[in-house]
Amino acid sequence: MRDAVGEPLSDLCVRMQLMAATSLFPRLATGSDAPALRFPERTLSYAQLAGAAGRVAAALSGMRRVAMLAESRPETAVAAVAALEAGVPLIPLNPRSGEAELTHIVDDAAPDAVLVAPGTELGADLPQVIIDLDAPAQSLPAVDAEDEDPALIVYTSGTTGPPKGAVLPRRAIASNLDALADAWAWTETDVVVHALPLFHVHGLVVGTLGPLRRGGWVMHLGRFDPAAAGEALAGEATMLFGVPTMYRRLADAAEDSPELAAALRQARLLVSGSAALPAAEHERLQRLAGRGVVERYGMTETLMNTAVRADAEPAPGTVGPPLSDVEVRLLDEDGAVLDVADDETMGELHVRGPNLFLGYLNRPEALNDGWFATGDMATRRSDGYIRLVGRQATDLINSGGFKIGAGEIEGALREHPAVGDAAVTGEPDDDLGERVVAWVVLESDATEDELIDHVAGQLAPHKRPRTVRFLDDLPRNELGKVQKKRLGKSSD
Ligand code: MCA
Ligand code: AMP
Repeated sequence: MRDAVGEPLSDLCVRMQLMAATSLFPRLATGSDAPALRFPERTLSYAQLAGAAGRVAAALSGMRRVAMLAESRPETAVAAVAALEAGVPLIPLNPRSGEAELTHIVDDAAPDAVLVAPGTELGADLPQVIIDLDAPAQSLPAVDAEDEDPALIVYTSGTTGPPKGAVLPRRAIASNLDALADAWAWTETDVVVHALPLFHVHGLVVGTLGPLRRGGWVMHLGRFDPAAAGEALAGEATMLFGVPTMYRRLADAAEDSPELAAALRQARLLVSGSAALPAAEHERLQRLAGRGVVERYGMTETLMNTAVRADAEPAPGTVGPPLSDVEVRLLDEDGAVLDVADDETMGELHVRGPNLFLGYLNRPEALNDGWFATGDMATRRSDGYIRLVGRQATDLINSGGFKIGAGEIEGALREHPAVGDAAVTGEPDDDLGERVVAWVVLESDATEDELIDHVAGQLAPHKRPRTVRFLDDLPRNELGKVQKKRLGKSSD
């Protein structure tokens, strides 16, 4: 028997596929005592994960869709597995969401309930399903869901307006994780370590569902710490997934720690994504650890599109070729397809494949003949490698791998009684890649810290401005549009 990418499947996989053909996680059905999840507070074997998820899945019976408070805890992984096995679409929520964000998502998605770990609660009036890992185990129900059924609804920031819920079908998750397995020779022998938040695709789908689909395990550090990542890689972990800010912090720490440098060297694969890893950081890691980092490129709406393969030379500055079942094309500003592969001609990257979402919840925006316009500008090499050169919309700020819409922060600032007018830009930041900067016209007294705390209270704290600059007026053009270029950063 061969899998979707033509590789022979191991005997274990064959057995698992025959036992539970429609589960996204074949190893759950084996009752194995092998580890599935390790968080600082708890380790769960596949048998324990199946038992805990079975209990939650039973509680979800008959529900249309549910939300999950996605803390970096084992209960979040259990809740995600339970919902996927039960065939109930799941909306992961940032546990630090501000009131405005939470209200928007709850109103837009109208979940029947929210899944929470004991001792946590959501500031919204919804029935709660408590994930109690100590409650008696229950068998998982047979999966009753089709490939095209919605599995996850992940909210993503746009440049204007509130976040939109990208509806990802089971087919996208399965095919994308299998395409990544092909690119990275990722098997059940791999142990992935990371400390990514579990309310985005990177940490939840690639970093948690990925290892579980392979039948290996995931070690989640709870919060990012270079020394803890190093210890994991010196021990059982074989792959590290992180955003560039984490690799930058790892390189900083490795400058003074030969142990950490050695641990990075012995990893089977170091993977960076969610933002560009600068060539200088690639070189620093190469110098310190004597090995490269591979980049992959994805979006909430598309999951992963491209990846440097594990068996290829490191390729700093590129995000690799398209995954095995993903098509890409570049379009010029008139919408014409650019038939070039010269690593120079820039176009907007469009993607098509089984990795794509179904659409946005409650928003009828159709794909164009199956193609999705990413908004990312790119070039293509003759060997198919893609180089990202920026985004079309510079009002989307990429800070630490989090995408933050300027409009959302401007709206929150304007709600402060002392703020007369506000504009938000991104500025280069050594640690975060980009930093949120607010430009504010005051009507009455307010301090920088007060405004930062105000935004951190309205929205998730990672969206707070890191700097506030006070002005007498915002520069505007004759149509009244703020000229952000004149504030120190170009914008369209
Ligand atoms: C600070 N904090 C505050 C305030 N100031 N809380 C309330 N009010 C304030 N005024 C708190 C924060 O909540 C947090 O608490 C702590 O201070 C530090 O926050 P922050 O400064 O934001 O953290 P950081 O150190 O700057 O974080 C760096 C990071 C983070 C760890 C690299 O940016 C990160 O996790 N990035 C990953 C993003 C990601 O996964 N992106 C994937 C999405 P506490 O310390 O208690 O937490 S993109 C995606 O999925 C696509 C598909 C893709 O391609 O991957
Ligand atoms: P999100 O909107 O959170 O799904 O983030 C998707 C965006 O992250 C993409 O459109 C890219 O702009 C950016 N991104 C993801 N991976 C990379 C990468 N390896 N290099 C540069 N940008 C990336």
